[in-house]
Amino acid sequence: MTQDELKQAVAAAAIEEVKQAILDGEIIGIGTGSTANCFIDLLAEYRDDIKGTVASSEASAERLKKHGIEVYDLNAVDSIAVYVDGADESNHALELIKGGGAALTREKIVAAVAKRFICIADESKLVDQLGAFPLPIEVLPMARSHVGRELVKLGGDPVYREGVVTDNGNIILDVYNFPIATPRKTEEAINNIVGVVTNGIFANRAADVLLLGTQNGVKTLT
Ligand code: ABF
Repeated sequence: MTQDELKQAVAAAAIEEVKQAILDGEIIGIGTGSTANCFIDLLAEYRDDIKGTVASSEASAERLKKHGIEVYDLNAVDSIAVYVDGADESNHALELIKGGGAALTREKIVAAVAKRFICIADESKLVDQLGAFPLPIEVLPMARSHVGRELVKLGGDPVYREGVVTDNGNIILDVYNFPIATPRKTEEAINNIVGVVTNGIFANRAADVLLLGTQNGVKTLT
């Protein structure tokens, strides 16, 4: 199977996981990225059944709307039953690195609200230790140099992601050479740097389920 076929397979498995919530009239949280896009496209089949969604990016919102699926502002909904999104890396505790697509802040907010977070990924994303993928940090533009210096003090090598402005009007620093041995602590330490909006470690709110596309079928990790 190609990587795209693995993404299709996990997206289809995620549809099975959310079917009941759709039929129960629940709101579904929708992630960002190519794996999430596969999920969105399969969700189109349920456009007449689904009450609505909350999207973690403008790009996903637009894709959902093109399929005729209702997209609500997060402040207009009371709860989100389940959130389905991809990741850049997951360890075996289902702690994640996210934000390669620059949507990490809205992703973290939707994940925080959702009762259940289902991560969908192909097997290349599963790692023993987070940090081979450069860690994305969303930063207020005026704090870019300050945050960069503080990240160097933490041992990383931050690089400004040229030409990228997030949906929230901020910039992204990607931290290279930064193995993450204690994800929760590192997540908190980076959150404490003034000027950081969000960092891409999802450890304090990890995924509840990882649907992993492998050559031997979709594996469910919890
Ligand atoms: C989002 O999309 C991210 O947080 C992550 O950066 C990315 C994964 O993209 P893909 O599914 O295209 O690999 O979920």
